[in-house]
Amino acid sequence: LMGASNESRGALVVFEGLDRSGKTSQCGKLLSYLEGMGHSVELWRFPDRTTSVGQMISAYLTNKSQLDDHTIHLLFSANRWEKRSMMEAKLKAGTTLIVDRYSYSGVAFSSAKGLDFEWCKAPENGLIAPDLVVYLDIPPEKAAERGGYGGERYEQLEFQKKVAQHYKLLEDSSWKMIDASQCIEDVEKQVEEIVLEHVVTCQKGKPLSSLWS
Ligand code: T5A
Ligand code: NA
Repeated sequence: LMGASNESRGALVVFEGLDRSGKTSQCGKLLSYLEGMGHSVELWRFPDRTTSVGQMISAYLTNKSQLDDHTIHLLFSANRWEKRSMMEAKLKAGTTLIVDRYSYSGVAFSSAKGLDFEWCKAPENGLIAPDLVVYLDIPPEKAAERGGYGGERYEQLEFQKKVAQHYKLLEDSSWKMIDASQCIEDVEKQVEEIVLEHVVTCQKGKPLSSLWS
């Protein structure tokens, strides 16, 4: 895709998991940790609700608009594509990106609604592949107890159980499963260890690759 290179670069670290698994909490802690070690690092999230596509997604998630299931799926994907070139530029400039949800959310949530799994994967084809996917693994019942679901469209226990099943179909060698029912500090320690390893590998010039490799 982007050619073999031995150039030092930033790492693409993605967090995935059910709603309330603790992704946003852990992303924030990891950002402070890596900054504290002097790394160049940024925190991104999908959906990025600040763009015009992101505003359509946000309206849908908060039940202010209705959209066909295929349409919203493609909007989530477009929201990643509109950030792709910036993502590549940042990584090549040596900045590590911590990304709160990515293509795996896109496929797991839409296919859990009943859309064809391969159809869901197709528009993600060609996006940058993460160096590491931290999957915060938690029983759906336990996640539902946390801070109460806020009432967004997908925050329902039965649906989250289906999402969990579809996530597991996406697991590959870039994934690291972490038991997210542990306390915040224990999860944090495990995340730091595994992420540091990957940051160092990317600094040594691991080439970028693309989904779905
Ligand atoms: N979606 C997303 C798609 O359908 N397709 C896509 O392509 C994408 C990208 C919005 C929705 O969009 C869907 C998935 C989602 O349904 P969002 O904006 O990321 O996605 O969702 P949010 O509501 O912002 O966040 P989540 O619900 O996913 O929660 P987090 O980030 O996993 O959890 P967090 O850190 O906010 O923590 C939740 C609560 O638990 C506590 C926290 O303090 C907080 O109160 N907590 C813990 N408590 C005990 N022990 C721990 N270890 C804890 N960790 C956190
Ligand atoms: Na979140």
